[in-house]
Formats: sequence, C-alpha cells, structure tokens
Amino acid sequence: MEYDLAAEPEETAPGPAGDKGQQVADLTQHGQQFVLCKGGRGGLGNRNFATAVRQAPRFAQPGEPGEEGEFFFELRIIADVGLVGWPNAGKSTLLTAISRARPKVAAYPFTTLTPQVGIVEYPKDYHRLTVCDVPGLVEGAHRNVGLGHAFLRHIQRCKILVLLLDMAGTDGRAPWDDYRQLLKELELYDPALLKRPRYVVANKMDEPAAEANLKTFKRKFRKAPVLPIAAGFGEGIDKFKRLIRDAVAKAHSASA
Ligand SMILES: Nc1nc2c(ncn2[C@@H]2O[C@H](COP(=O)(O)OP(=O)(O)OP(=O)(O)O)[C@@H](O)[C@H]2O)c(=O)[nH]1
Ligand SMILES: [Mg+2]
Repeated sequence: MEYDLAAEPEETAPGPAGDKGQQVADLTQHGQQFVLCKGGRGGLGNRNFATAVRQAPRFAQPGEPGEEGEFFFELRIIADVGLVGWPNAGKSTLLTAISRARPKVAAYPFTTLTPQVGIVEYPKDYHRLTVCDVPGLVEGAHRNVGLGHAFLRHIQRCKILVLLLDMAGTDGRAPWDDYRQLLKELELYDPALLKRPRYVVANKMDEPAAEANLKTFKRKFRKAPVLPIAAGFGEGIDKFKRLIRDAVAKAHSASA
C-alpha cells in the first residue's frame, strides 16, 4: 500500500459514538427493549389511608421523581449491503439497475442526500437482499465534511461493503486515489469498518479511459479483486448480483 492507514488523522475523529458521550444501548433485534430512565416510585392516593373512622383523609403520599437525562437517539439503517463511493461514482445508478428503488441520478455531486434502500430480488428462488445507497463520501467525511456522518453511521449495520469507483475518472480524479481515500475515511470514522468484508466494483467501464485505468488499478492493488461493470448500461449487473449474494451468504456463515 502506498499510504499509511495508521497515520494520525488531522483532527480527532469523533468516532461512531460521536463526541456525544457513551453509547448506552443498541437495539438491533425486533422487539428488543431497554429502560433508559426508570420512573419514580408511585405515590399513594388518600383513599389508601381511609379507615372506618377517617373516611376522607386529608393527606396522601406523593410519588418520587423518575430518572432524567439527555440522550441522543440515532437511527441506523439495517441493510445487507452498503454501497459506498465518491459522489458521482454511480451508486444510485447501480441501485436503480439492481432493484426497483428509484433514487435520483444526476451528473452532479451529492445528488443523493439521504440513504436509500433497495431490495434486490433473485426470482429463481425468491431470495432477497437489501442494498443501501448512501450519499457520496469525500475527503474529511469522518469529520463531517460533505455529508459526513449523516450516512457513515448507516453502513455500520451492513454485512458487506461495496466500494464503487468511477473507473473512468470522469470528474478528473484518479480511481486509485478515490479508493485510498474511501478506505481512509472508513478507517478514520471507525476502524472496525475495515474488518467488514468489502468488494471493489469498477463502474463506467463503457468510457474510453476506463480500461487503461483498470489495468493501472489492478497493478497498484493486486490483492483487491475488482468487478468491472457499467451500471448505466446494465453491463455486469447479473455478475454483481451474484457477487453480493455469495458475499452476504459468506458473511452470514462466518458470523454464525
Ligand atoms: N458513462 C457512464 N456514466 C454513468 C454510469 N453509471 C452512472 N453514470 C453517470 O454518472 C453520474 C452520477 O450517477 P449517480 O448514480 O447519480 O451517482 P452517485 O454515486 O449516486 O452520486 P451522488 O448521489 O452524488 O453521490 C450520472 O450522470 C450517471 O448517468 C456508467 O456506467 N457509465
Ligand atoms: Mg446518488
């Protein structure tokens, strides 16, 4: 690798719990409950003190105040696959190609402003997977640059990550720089994200520059297998669907 993943971040990364304090509970199962603040002991109304000779007591026992606190609630989308990539890499185009989700697609960065979930269907055996398209990552996302945290927390629940690269470099950036930066942002946000199974997918392979870039990319990152696709033209989509299905199954059996 050409850069040091362990390098010190420029600023202290707030991390998954943010700078808001400690995580007190994590609800991941349907029906799971957690008592955040206990209510106070209840009081007794005056009828509890009524006797035959004192039928209307003028006193009662007040209740005690319950616990109080300030807490942040965070919603994290649960999906099997998290699609991460630089703005304009084609994440939403890919989600449109594999599912019936219709996120906005456009040739400007930050088209997607909120995470979108699509359901990928495998008609032969009715299998289904959920894929989450999150807004584009940029350098400094872990520090909340761009849309930063607004989405990084969502991919923490995904079983596998797909790093989608614009292999044609249409925005004038080199795909290998994008790749390094993505890994760096993930690591700076939460190092555990780098332990998640991840797959590299090269998009926009229909563009003239893509083939040569892919060769260079493979030379630079020999260990990262890459799936070439052209999401905008439906090319490589079946292979991609197979890839994520096998990868999620593998991640399942590894965690079982
Ligand atoms: N040539 C080519 N263009 C593509 C392909 N896939 C997507 N695009 C174009 O790339 C641009 C960005 O696509 P989006 O799907 O909106 O990209 P995104 O990654 O979701 O972008 P953000 O939501 O801004 O992060 C659009 O103009 C797409 O038409 C492809 O396979 N080939
Ligand atoms: Mg998008």
